[in-house]
Amino acid sequence: MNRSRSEDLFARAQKSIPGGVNSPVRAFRSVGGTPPFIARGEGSRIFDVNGNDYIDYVLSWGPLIFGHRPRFLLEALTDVLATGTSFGAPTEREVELAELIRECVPSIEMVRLVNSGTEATMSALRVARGFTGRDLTIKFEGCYHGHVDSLLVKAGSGMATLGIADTVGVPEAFAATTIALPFNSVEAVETAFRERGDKIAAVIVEPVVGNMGCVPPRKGYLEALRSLTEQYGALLIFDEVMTGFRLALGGAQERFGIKPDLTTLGKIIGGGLPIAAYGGRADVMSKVAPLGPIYQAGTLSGNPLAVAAGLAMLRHLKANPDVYETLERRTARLCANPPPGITVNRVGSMFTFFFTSEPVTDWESAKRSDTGRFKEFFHWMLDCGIYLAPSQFEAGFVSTAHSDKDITQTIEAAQGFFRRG
Ligand code: KE4
Repeated sequence: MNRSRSEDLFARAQKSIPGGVNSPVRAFRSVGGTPPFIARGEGSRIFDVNGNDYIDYVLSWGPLIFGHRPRFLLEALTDVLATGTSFGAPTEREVELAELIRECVPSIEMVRLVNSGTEATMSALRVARGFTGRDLTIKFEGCYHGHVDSLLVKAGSGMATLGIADTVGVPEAFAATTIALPFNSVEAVETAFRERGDKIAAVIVEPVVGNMGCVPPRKGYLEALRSLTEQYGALLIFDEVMTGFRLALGGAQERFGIKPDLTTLGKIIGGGLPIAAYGGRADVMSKVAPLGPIYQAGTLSGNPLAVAAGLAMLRHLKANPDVYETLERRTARLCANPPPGITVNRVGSMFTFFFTSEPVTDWESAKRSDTGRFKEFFHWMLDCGIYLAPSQFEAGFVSTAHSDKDITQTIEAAQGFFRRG
Protein backbone atom coordinates (compact mmCIF):
# COMPACT_ATOMS: atom_id res chain seq x y z
CA MET A 1 0.00 0.00 0.00
CA ASN A 2 1.45 3.37 -1.01
CA ARG A 3 1.56 5.65 2.02
CA SER A 4 4.21 8.05 0.72
CA ARG A 5 2.24 11.20 1.51
CA SER A 6 1.70 10.02 5.10
CA GLU A 7 5.44 9.36 5.38
CA ASP A 8 6.26 12.88 4.17
CA LEU A 9 3.66 14.42 6.49
CA PHE A 10 4.86 12.36 9.46
CA ALA A 11 8.45 13.53 8.92
CA ARG A 12 7.22 17.14 8.68
CA ALA A 13 4.91 16.79 11.69
CA GLN A 14 7.75 15.60 13.91
CA LYS A 15 9.54 18.90 13.42
CA SER A 16 6.70 20.82 15.08
CA ILE A 17 4.72 18.37 17.23
CA PRO A 18 6.16 16.00 19.88
CA GLY A 19 6.31 12.59 18.16
CA GLY A 20 4.41 14.13 15.23
CA VAL A 21 1.05 13.55 16.91
CA ASN A 22 -1.32 15.30 19.26
CA SER A 23 -1.92 12.18 21.31
CA PRO A 24 0.79 9.54 21.88
CA VAL A 25 -1.08 6.37 20.91
CA ARG A 26 -1.55 7.76 17.37
CA ALA A 27 2.21 7.59 16.72
CA PHE A 28 2.23 3.80 16.13
CA ARG A 29 5.20 3.54 18.53
CA SER A 30 4.27 0.04 19.73
CA VAL A 31 3.46 -1.33 16.26
CA GLY A 32 6.05 0.63 14.32
CA GLY A 33 5.73 2.10 10.86
CA THR A 34 4.12 5.33 9.73
CA PRO A 35 0.61 6.20 10.85
CA PRO A 36 -1.66 6.90 7.86
CA PHE A 37 -2.60 10.58 7.85
CA ILE A 38 -6.36 10.67 7.42
CA ALA A 39 -7.96 12.90 4.80
CA ARG A 40 -11.61 12.06 5.47
CA GLY A 41 -14.10 9.55 6.83
CA GLU A 42 -17.41 8.22 5.52
CA GLY A 43 -19.61 5.67 7.24
CA SER A 44 -17.46 2.74 8.40
CA ARG A 45 -14.41 3.89 6.46
CA ILE A 46 -11.53 6.34 6.63
CA PHE A 47 -9.38 7.46 3.70
CA ASP A 48 -5.73 8.42 4.02
CA VAL A 49 -3.93 11.19 2.15
CA ASN A 50 -2.83 8.71 -0.52
CA GLY A 51 -6.45 7.74 -1.10
CA ASN A 52 -6.14 4.32 0.58
CA ASP A 53 -9.36 3.32 2.34
CA TYR A 54 -9.73 1.34 5.56
CA ILE A 55 -12.60 -0.17 7.51
CA ASP A 56 -12.26 1.78 10.74
CA TYR A 57 -12.52 -0.07 14.09
CA VAL A 58 -10.98 2.80 16.08
CA LEU A 59 -13.80 5.27 15.30
CA SER A 60 -11.86 8.11 16.94
CA TRP A 61 -11.37 5.84 20.01
CA GLY A 62 -15.07 5.24 20.52
CA PRO A 63 -17.18 8.36 19.83
CA LEU A 64 -18.44 7.43 16.36
CA ILE A 65 -21.09 4.84 17.23
CA PHE A 66 -22.93 5.78 14.02
CA GLY A 67 -19.76 5.87 11.92
CA HIS A 68 -18.28 8.88 10.17
CA ARG A 69 -20.45 11.86 9.14
CA PRO A 70 -23.97 10.53 9.86
CA ARG A 71 -26.40 12.85 8.10
CA PHE A 72 -28.40 13.74 11.23
CA LEU A 73 -25.22 14.94 12.93
CA LEU A 74 -24.11 17.07 9.99
CA GLU A 75 -27.56 18.66 9.84
CA ALA A 76 -27.47 19.48 13.56
CA LEU A 77 -24.04 21.08 13.18
CA THR A 78 -25.11 23.09 10.13
CA ASP A 79 -28.10 24.44 12.04
CA VAL A 80 -26.10 25.48 15.09
CA LEU A 81 -23.35 27.09 13.01
CA ALA A 82 -25.96 29.60 11.86
CA THR A 83 -26.22 30.84 15.47
CA GLY A 84 -22.53 31.20 16.33
CA THR A 85 -19.65 29.15 17.74
CA SER A 86 -19.40 30.14 21.41
CA PHE A 87 -20.88 32.65 23.83
CA GLY A 88 -19.45 31.87 27.27
CA ALA A 89 -22.97 32.29 28.54
CA PRO A 90 -25.79 29.84 29.32
CA THR A 91 -27.80 28.50 26.38
CA GLU A 92 -31.06 26.53 26.10
CA ARG A 93 -29.33 23.61 24.42
CA GLU A 94 -27.16 23.03 27.51
CA VAL A 95 -30.32 22.67 29.61
CA GLU A 96 -31.80 20.24 27.08
CA LEU A 97 -28.61 18.15 27.01
CA ALA A 98 -28.35 18.05 30.80
CA GLU A 99 -31.96 16.86 31.00
CA LEU A 100 -31.37 14.26 28.27
CA ILE A 101 -28.24 12.90 30.00
CA ARG A 102 -30.21 12.59 33.24
CA GLU A 103 -32.98 10.74 31.39
CA CYS A 104 -30.49 8.29 29.82
CA VAL A 105 -28.43 7.80 33.00
CA PRO A 106 -30.82 8.02 35.99
CA SER A 107 -28.03 7.88 38.59
CA ILE A 108 -27.05 11.34 37.34
CA GLU A 109 -29.24 13.81 39.23
CA MET A 110 -27.03 16.80 38.36
CA VAL A 111 -24.41 17.06 35.62
CA ARG A 112 -21.68 19.47 34.54
CA LEU A 113 -20.40 19.60 30.97
CA VAL A 114 -16.65 19.84 30.31
CA ASN A 115 -14.42 19.45 27.24
CA SER A 116 -12.60 16.13 27.66
CA GLY A 117 -12.71 12.88 29.56
CA THR A 118 -9.63 13.99 31.47
CA GLU A 119 -11.44 17.11 32.68
CA ALA A 120 -14.41 14.97 33.66
CA THR A 121 -12.43 12.49 35.78
CA MET A 122 -10.21 15.20 37.26
CA SER A 123 -13.30 17.14 38.33
CA ALA A 124 -15.13 14.07 39.63
CA LEU A 125 -12.15 13.20 41.82
CA ARG A 126 -11.93 16.72 43.18
CA VAL A 127 -15.64 16.64 44.03
CA ALA A 128 -15.27 13.26 45.73
CA ARG A 129 -12.37 14.56 47.84
CA GLY A 130 -14.25 17.75 48.68
CA PHE A 131 -17.46 15.91 49.56
CA THR A 132 -15.78 13.27 51.78
CA GLY A 133 -12.97 15.44 53.16
CA ARG A 134 -10.57 12.59 52.31
CA ASP A 135 -7.53 12.55 50.02
CA LEU A 136 -6.92 9.01 48.74
CA THR A 137 -8.22 7.39 45.54
CA ILE A 138 -8.32 3.75 44.52
CA LYS A 139 -7.77 3.06 40.82
CA PHE A 140 -6.96 -0.16 39.02
CA GLU A 141 -3.83 -1.20 37.13
CA GLY A 142 -4.34 -0.97 33.40
CA CYS A 143 -7.29 1.38 33.70
CA TYR A 144 -6.86 4.81 32.14
CA HIS A 145 -8.86 7.84 33.15
CA GLY A 146 -7.14 10.56 31.12
CA HIS A 147 -3.91 12.35 31.92
CA VAL A 148 -4.94 13.53 35.39
CA ASP A 149 -1.77 13.97 37.48
CA SER A 150 -2.80 11.71 40.32
CA LEU A 151 -4.27 9.05 38.02
CA LEU A 152 -1.21 8.56 35.81
CA VAL A 153 -0.22 5.71 38.09
CA LYS A 154 -0.03 2.25 36.49
CA ALA A 155 -2.39 3.57 33.84
CA GLY A 156 -3.53 1.86 30.67
CA SER A 157 -4.09 3.11 27.12
CA GLY A 158 -1.17 5.09 25.75
CA MET A 159 0.90 4.55 28.92
CA ALA A 160 0.50 0.79 28.73
CA THR A 161 1.15 0.97 25.00
CA LEU A 162 4.41 2.87 25.50
CA GLY A 163 5.37 0.83 28.56
CA ILE A 164 5.39 3.91 30.81
CA ALA A 165 4.50 2.64 34.27
CA ASP A 166 4.32 6.06 35.87
CA THR A 167 4.86 9.31 34.02
CA VAL A 168 7.54 11.80 35.04
CA GLY A 169 6.35 15.26 35.95
CA VAL A 170 3.88 14.10 38.59
CA PRO A 171 5.06 15.01 42.11
CA GLU A 172 5.47 11.98 44.36
CA ALA A 173 3.00 13.62 46.72
CA PHE A 174 0.28 13.47 44.06
CA ALA A 175 1.04 9.88 43.06
CA ALA A 176 1.05 8.91 46.74
CA THR A 177 -2.64 9.79 46.98
CA THR A 178 -3.47 7.01 44.54
CA ILE A 179 -3.73 3.36 45.52
CA ALA A 180 -3.37 1.24 42.37
CA LEU A 181 -4.84 -2.26 42.73
CA PRO A 182 -5.29 -5.21 40.38
CA PHE A 183 -8.61 -5.10 38.51
CA ASN A 184 -11.12 -7.87 39.28
CA SER A 185 -9.66 -8.66 42.73
CA VAL A 186 -12.24 -8.04 45.45
CA GLU A 187 -9.72 -9.13 48.09
CA ALA A 188 -7.29 -6.35 47.10
CA VAL A 189 -10.00 -3.72 47.55
CA GLU A 190 -11.14 -5.22 50.86
CA THR A 191 -7.56 -5.08 52.17
CA ALA A 192 -7.05 -1.48 51.02
CA PHE A 193 -10.25 -0.37 52.73
CA ARG A 194 -9.47 -2.36 55.88
CA GLU A 195 -6.09 -0.64 56.13
CA ARG A 196 -6.96 2.90 55.04
CA GLY A 197 -10.73 3.04 54.55
CA ASP A 198 -11.20 6.22 56.58
CA LYS A 199 -8.85 8.09 54.21
CA ILE A 200 -10.24 6.89 50.87
CA ALA A 201 -12.40 9.46 49.06
CA ALA A 202 -13.30 7.37 46.03
CA VAL A 203 -12.87 4.29 43.92
CA ILE A 204 -12.68 5.16 40.23
CA VAL A 205 -13.15 2.31 37.78
CA GLU A 206 -13.83 1.62 34.13
CA PRO A 207 -16.82 -0.71 34.75
CA VAL A 208 -15.79 -2.55 31.59
CA VAL A 209 -12.13 -1.81 31.00
CA GLY A 210 -11.19 -0.65 27.53
CA ASN A 211 -7.73 0.72 28.25
CA MET A 212 -5.77 -2.46 28.82
CA GLY A 213 -7.71 -3.91 25.96
CA CYS A 214 -11.32 -4.94 26.66
CA VAL A 215 -11.59 -6.64 30.06
CA PRO A 216 -15.05 -7.28 31.57
CA PRO A 217 -15.69 -7.28 35.32
CA ARG A 218 -15.89 -10.70 36.98
CA LYS A 219 -19.37 -11.68 38.22
CA GLY A 220 -20.04 -9.84 41.46
CA TYR A 221 -17.01 -7.54 41.18
CA LEU A 222 -18.85 -4.29 40.56
CA GLU A 223 -21.37 -5.22 43.26
CA ALA A 224 -18.45 -5.68 45.67
CA LEU A 225 -17.06 -2.24 44.79
CA ARG A 226 -20.50 -0.76 45.39
CA SER A 227 -20.93 -2.37 48.82
CA LEU A 228 -17.36 -1.68 50.01
CA THR A 229 -17.54 2.02 49.07
CA GLU A 230 -20.89 2.30 50.88
CA GLN A 231 -19.53 0.46 53.91
CA TYR A 232 -16.53 2.81 54.26
CA GLY A 233 -18.20 6.09 53.18
CA ALA A 234 -16.20 6.44 49.94
CA LEU A 235 -17.75 7.41 46.61
CA LEU A 236 -17.95 4.99 43.68
CA ILE A 237 -17.04 6.72 40.42
CA PHE A 238 -17.86 4.89 37.18
CA ASP A 239 -15.62 6.22 34.45
CA GLU A 240 -17.98 5.64 31.52
CA VAL A 241 -16.18 7.93 29.09
CA MET A 242 -15.82 4.88 26.83
CA THR A 243 -18.72 2.64 27.95
CA GLY A 244 -21.31 5.40 28.29
CA PHE A 245 -23.98 5.17 25.57
CA ARG A 246 -21.79 2.40 24.05
CA LEU A 247 -22.83 -0.66 26.09
CA ALA A 248 -26.43 0.52 26.52
CA LEU A 249 -28.20 3.85 26.40
CA GLY A 250 -27.54 4.01 30.14
CA GLY A 251 -24.02 2.66 29.76
CA ALA A 252 -22.38 -0.12 31.76
CA GLN A 253 -24.33 0.87 34.88
CA GLU A 254 -27.57 0.01 33.07
CA ARG A 255 -26.10 -3.23 31.70
CA PHE A 256 -24.82 -4.38 35.09
CA GLY A 257 -27.49 -2.77 37.29
CA ILE A 258 -25.11 -0.81 39.52
CA LYS A 259 -25.78 2.73 40.75
CA PRO A 260 -22.52 4.67 41.19
CA ASP A 261 -22.34 7.94 43.12
CA LEU A 262 -20.64 9.79 40.26
CA THR A 263 -20.27 9.00 36.57
CA THR A 264 -17.97 10.47 33.96
CA LEU A 265 -19.03 10.50 30.32
CA GLY A 266 -17.46 11.57 27.03
CA LYS A 267 -16.70 10.33 23.52
CA ILE A 268 -20.15 9.31 22.16
CA ILE A 269 -21.78 12.38 23.73
CA GLY A 270 -19.96 14.59 21.23
CA GLY A 271 -20.06 12.29 18.18
CA GLY A 272 -16.48 13.40 17.57
CA LEU A 273 -16.69 16.93 18.96
CA PRO A 274 -14.88 17.78 22.20
CA ILE A 275 -17.37 17.37 25.03
CA ALA A 276 -17.51 15.29 28.21
CA ALA A 277 -19.46 15.39 31.44
CA TYR A 278 -19.40 14.41 35.09
CA GLY A 279 -22.40 14.09 37.36
CA GLY A 280 -24.29 12.01 39.87
CA ARG A 281 -25.93 12.36 43.27
CA ALA A 282 -27.45 15.82 43.79
CA ASP A 283 -26.10 16.05 47.36
CA VAL A 284 -22.59 15.47 45.99
CA MET A 285 -22.88 17.69 42.91
CA SER A 286 -24.38 20.50 44.99
CA LYS A 287 -20.84 21.05 46.34
CA VAL A 288 -19.70 22.27 42.92
CA ALA A 289 -19.24 26.04 42.43
CA PRO A 290 -21.08 28.32 42.21
CA LEU A 291 -23.55 26.28 44.30
CA GLY A 292 -20.87 24.92 46.61
CA PRO A 293 -17.20 25.42 47.48
CA ILE A 294 -15.55 23.02 45.01
CA TYR A 295 -14.30 24.98 42.02
CA GLN A 296 -14.39 23.73 38.43
CA ALA A 297 -14.75 25.90 35.34
CA GLY A 298 -14.16 26.04 31.57
CA THR A 299 -14.24 28.70 28.88
CA LEU A 300 -15.75 26.36 26.32
CA SER A 301 -17.74 24.11 28.64
CA GLY A 302 -21.18 23.56 27.08
CA ASN A 303 -19.90 24.82 23.74
CA PRO A 304 -22.88 25.26 21.38
CA LEU A 305 -21.40 23.14 18.55
CA ALA A 306 -20.44 20.25 20.84
CA VAL A 307 -23.75 20.43 22.70
CA ALA A 308 -25.72 20.42 19.44
CA ALA A 309 -23.76 17.32 18.42
CA GLY A 310 -24.51 15.74 21.79
CA LEU A 311 -28.22 16.42 21.53
CA ALA A 312 -28.29 14.93 18.04
CA MET A 313 -26.34 11.82 19.10
CA LEU A 314 -28.36 11.04 22.22
CA ARG A 315 -31.71 11.80 20.57
CA HIS A 316 -30.77 9.46 17.70
CA LEU A 317 -29.76 6.73 20.15
CA LYS A 318 -33.00 7.16 22.11
CA ALA A 319 -35.09 7.04 18.93
CA ASN A 320 -33.29 3.90 17.67
CA PRO A 321 -32.92 1.52 20.66
CA ASP A 322 -32.47 -1.42 18.26
CA VAL A 323 -29.00 0.01 17.57
CA TYR A 324 -27.64 -1.95 20.52
CA GLU A 325 -28.97 -5.29 19.32
CA THR A 326 -27.54 -4.65 15.84
CA LEU A 327 -24.14 -3.70 17.27
CA GLU A 328 -24.20 -6.77 19.53
CA ARG A 329 -24.94 -9.10 16.63
CA ARG A 330 -22.35 -7.69 14.25
CA THR A 331 -19.60 -7.56 16.87
CA ALA A 332 -20.39 -11.10 18.02
CA ARG A 333 -19.94 -12.32 14.44
CA LEU A 334 -16.64 -10.44 14.14
CA CYS A 335 -15.35 -12.05 17.33
CA ALA A 336 -16.71 -15.57 16.81
CA ASN A 337 -14.38 -18.58 16.49
CA PRO A 338 -11.00 -17.02 17.35
CA PRO A 339 -8.06 -19.19 16.20
CA PRO A 340 -5.81 -21.00 18.72
CA GLY A 341 -3.55 -18.59 20.59
CA ILE A 342 -6.08 -15.79 20.55
CA THR A 343 -8.28 -14.77 23.49
CA VAL A 344 -11.13 -12.51 22.47
CA ASN A 345 -12.80 -10.31 25.08
CA ARG A 346 -16.00 -8.60 24.03
CA VAL A 347 -18.77 -6.67 25.75
CA GLY A 348 -21.41 -5.31 23.39
CA SER A 349 -19.56 -3.53 20.58
CA MET A 350 -16.24 -3.17 22.41
CA PHE A 351 -13.69 -5.92 21.75
CA THR A 352 -10.02 -6.89 21.83
CA PHE A 353 -8.12 -9.80 20.24
CA PHE A 354 -5.42 -10.65 22.81
CA PHE A 355 -2.45 -12.62 21.45
CA THR A 356 -2.43 -15.08 24.31
CA SER A 357 -4.06 -18.44 25.03
CA GLU A 358 -4.85 -17.65 28.65
CA PRO A 359 -7.91 -15.74 29.88
CA VAL A 360 -7.32 -11.97 30.17
CA THR A 361 -8.92 -10.71 33.37
CA ASP A 362 -6.51 -8.01 34.56
CA TRP A 363 -3.33 -6.11 33.63
CA GLU A 364 -1.00 -8.93 34.70
CA SER A 365 -2.66 -11.36 32.27
CA ALA A 366 -3.13 -8.73 29.53
CA LYS A 367 0.55 -7.79 29.50
CA ARG A 368 1.55 -11.43 28.91
CA SER A 369 0.11 -11.08 25.39
CA ASP A 370 2.55 -11.49 22.52
CA THR A 371 2.82 -7.84 21.40
CA GLY A 372 5.31 -8.81 18.68
CA ARG A 373 2.73 -11.10 17.07
CA PHE A 374 0.06 -8.43 17.54
CA LYS A 375 2.33 -6.00 15.66
CA GLU A 376 2.55 -8.39 12.68
CA PHE A 377 -1.23 -8.89 12.75
CA PHE A 378 -1.85 -5.16 12.96
CA HIS A 379 0.21 -4.40 9.84
CA TRP A 380 -1.21 -7.36 7.93
CA MET A 381 -4.72 -6.05 8.60
CA LEU A 382 -3.73 -2.47 7.80
CA ASP A 383 -2.38 -3.58 4.43
CA CYS A 384 -5.68 -5.42 3.90
CA GLY A 385 -7.51 -2.13 4.47
CA ILE A 386 -8.56 -2.84 8.06
CA TYR A 387 -7.72 -0.12 10.59
CA LEU A 388 -7.42 -1.60 14.10
CA ALA A 389 -6.24 0.20 17.23
CA PRO A 390 -2.42 0.45 16.94
CA SER A 391 -1.90 -1.20 20.31
CA GLN A 392 -2.59 -4.55 21.95
CA PHE A 393 -3.83 -2.60 24.96
CA GLU A 394 -6.78 -0.79 23.42
CA ALA A 395 -10.37 -1.73 22.61
CA GLY A 396 -11.85 -1.85 19.12
CA PHE A 397 -15.33 -0.62 18.31
CA VAL A 398 -18.08 -1.40 15.82
CA SER A 399 -20.52 1.22 14.54
CA THR A 400 -23.96 0.96 12.95
CA ALA A 401 -22.23 1.92 9.70
CA HIS A 402 -20.23 -1.34 9.70
CA SER A 403 -22.07 -3.55 7.19
CA ASP A 404 -22.17 -7.34 7.25
CA LYS A 405 -19.93 -7.10 4.17
CA ASP A 406 -17.39 -5.08 6.19
CA ILE A 407 -17.44 -7.73 8.92
CA THR A 408 -16.97 -10.52 6.36
CA GLN A 409 -14.06 -8.65 4.73
CA THR A 410 -12.45 -8.24 8.16
CA ILE A 411 -12.88 -11.91 9.10
CA GLU A 412 -11.42 -13.04 5.77
CA ALA A 413 -8.41 -10.74 6.17
CA ALA A 414 -7.75 -12.12 9.67
CA GLN A 415 -8.14 -15.71 8.46
CA GLY A 416 -5.54 -14.96 5.78
CA PHE A 417 -3.09 -13.93 8.49
CA PHE A 418 -3.60 -17.02 10.63
CA ARG A 419 -3.49 -19.33 7.60
CA ARG A 420 0.08 -18.14 6.98
CA GLY A 421 1.02 -19.51 10.43
P1 KE4 B 1 -9.82 12.27 26.98
O1 KE4 B 1 -9.21 13.26 27.96
O2 KE4 B 1 -8.78 11.62 26.10
O3 KE4 B 1 -11.00 12.86 26.20
O4 KE4 B 1 -10.51 11.11 27.83
C1 KE4 B 1 -9.70 10.39 28.75
C2 KE4 B 1 -10.35 9.05 29.06
C3 KE4 B 1 -11.00 8.90 30.27
N1 KE4 B 1 -11.60 7.72 30.59
C4 KE4 B 1 -11.58 6.68 29.73
C5 KE4 B 1 -12.26 5.40 30.13
C6 KE4 B 1 -10.93 6.78 28.48
O5 KE4 B 1 -10.93 5.73 27.63
C7 KE4 B 1 -10.30 7.99 28.13
C8 KE4 B 1 -9.56 8.18 26.83
N2 KE4 B 1 -9.45 7.01 26.02
C9 KE4 B 1 -8.27 6.93 25.17
C10 KE4 B 1 -8.39 5.66 24.32
N3 KE4 B 1 -8.22 4.50 25.08
C11 KE4 B 1 -8.09 8.14 24.34
C12 KE4 B 1 -7.15 7.96 23.15
C13 KE4 B 1 -5.96 8.86 23.28
O6 KE4 B 1 -5.42 9.01 24.40
O7 KE4 B 1 -5.57 9.41 22.24
